[in-house]
Amino acid sequence: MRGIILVLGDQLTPTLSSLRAGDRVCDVVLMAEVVAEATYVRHHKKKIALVFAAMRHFAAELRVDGWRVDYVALGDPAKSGSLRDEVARAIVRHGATQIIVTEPGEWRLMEDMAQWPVTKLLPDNRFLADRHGFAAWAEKRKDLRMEHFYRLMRRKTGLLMEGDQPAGGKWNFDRDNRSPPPGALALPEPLRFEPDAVTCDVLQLVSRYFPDHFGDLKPFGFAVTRADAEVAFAHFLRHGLHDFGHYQDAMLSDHRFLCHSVTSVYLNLGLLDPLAMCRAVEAEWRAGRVPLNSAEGFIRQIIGWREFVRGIYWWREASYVRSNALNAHRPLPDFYWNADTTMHCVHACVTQTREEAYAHHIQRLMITGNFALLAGIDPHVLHEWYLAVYADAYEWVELPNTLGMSQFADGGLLASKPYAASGAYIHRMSDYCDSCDYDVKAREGEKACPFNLLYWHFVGRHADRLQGNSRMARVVSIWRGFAGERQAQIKRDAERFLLFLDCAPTDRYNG
Ligand code: FAD
Ligand code: DLZ
Ligand code: SF4
Repeated sequence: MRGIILVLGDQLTPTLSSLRAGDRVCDVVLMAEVVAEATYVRHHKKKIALVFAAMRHFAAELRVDGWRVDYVALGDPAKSGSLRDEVARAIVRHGATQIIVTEPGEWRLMEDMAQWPVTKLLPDNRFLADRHGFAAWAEKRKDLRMEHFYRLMRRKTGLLMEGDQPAGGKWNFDRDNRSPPPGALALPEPLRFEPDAVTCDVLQLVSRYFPDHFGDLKPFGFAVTRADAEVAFAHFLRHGLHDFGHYQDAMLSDHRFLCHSVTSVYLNLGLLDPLAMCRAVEAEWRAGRVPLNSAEGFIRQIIGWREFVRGIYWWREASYVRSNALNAHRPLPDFYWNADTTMHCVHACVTQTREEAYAHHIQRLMITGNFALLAGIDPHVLHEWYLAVYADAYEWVELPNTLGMSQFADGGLLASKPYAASGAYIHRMSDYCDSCDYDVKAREGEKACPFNLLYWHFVGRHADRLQGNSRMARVVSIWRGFAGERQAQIKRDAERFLLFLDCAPTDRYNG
């Protein structure tokens, strides 16, 4: 019996369950570059190039490893345009009787595959938590908190454990990880890799096929092989991990990456292994080369947040995408695409996103996400933006972060409170306000920082819902304590700004 093992663009792992289940002698590996996957949202050019270049290198490695690989390139004149049609064509080409595939990372494809003929879906073995096990755990709980799940994962993996106790006597060192941006500290830069001939071909292809997609294609410096991704991670261990914890929440105009690892792009493609990364981080701490708050902070992101959001995504099923608990319907302002805004923080993050297809967590959460939350932007439209513009974005990880963590659109299933903040937070954690036309200290008038104008307006418009949230009750009672005239003034100022936002292509607001 001949089988076709379909390996998707984010399944570039030699120990993938479908490859393990296959047979080098009788099965054929199918990989296909298809327009449908590049355009179901119009992905950033760098992201498409990253996926195609990594796919081509992985196909070559599989061949060296003895697999027969049928690779359909985007330039192939006979190509069909979608995964479903490529599979149908391949069945005929190879006289196959079965399709073997590891479960995809998006409901969209999972539902499509359910219609494919003779398809055997295998669980994705690249995660620590099985999605059905997560669902069973979640069903039993009154409230879902990442921290509880994280402790289970620490126990399961034995990472940073001393017997059955957490190393250092605490599970979580997050309080040590909120330092403002460093002053004179020398900050590392992530490694960049010179494109080889294979990647250069892909860059040409992407510029020809997707000229209108968002983002700068060049310079292109991502690793596109497992070996290079490991070099990039080793570089982070040596130069970034030490201060990762301290400056995790900081933002600087001239240091786009601070001490972040920039590894989500490789992890989500399958080029790096999450558990091996965490073991390497733990070893750095045990060798005394990095502090515990940094090692714990990093490990928590991977075995905690990354696994937790995936669990939520599959548990809540396809309908999760339609959540809109705060009833937000404003269109996405143009400046999310063209960076044409006088809010320097937003301008800096969108410009960086356009150039790098990367922003770190606090930029996504507290700048672009926070603005959208305060302004009441439609969470679905915002979700499509995040999915398109970041090189690490796949729905299983992007959607719960956007809808749940950033927009509170699931009503607090994932996050214990909305991540809403005024300009004061951005001022404390970044240097953006130093070069902004707005005054971060001003709460009213022409120069008032829009985050200040919108913050109290947000609290006011959702006061009834938020008063029951123990972490928001204090701000709600402050809002309720404002004199009626002050509340009215806040509403007038914010609504004028929002009206302007709705009418104008940019936020060039003149009070
Ligand atoms: P580091 O700061 O170095 O963290 C190490 C690793 O931890 C990351 O590589 C990542 O794999 C993992 N991690 C950290 N935080 C999270 C988190 N909240 N959820 C899942 N994994 C996490 N991450 C994605 O991988 N893809 C996305 O599409 C994505 N969309 C996001 C959208 C929004 C609105 C927000 C607020 C966050 C999003 N994140 C997403 C989470 C996080 O921002 C990125 O994982 C992180 O910025 C990647 O950069 P890094 O590799 O330098 O991370
Ligand atoms: C993201 C992406 C892109 C741009 N192109 C392809 C492709 O041409 N072929 C493919 O197999 N996969 C691609 N991918 C990754 C898929 O979109 C990804 O597997 C699903 O979104 C599930 O996570
Ligand atoms: Fe952003 Fe307000 Fe600071 Fe300007 S003043 S950078 S808009 S927080």
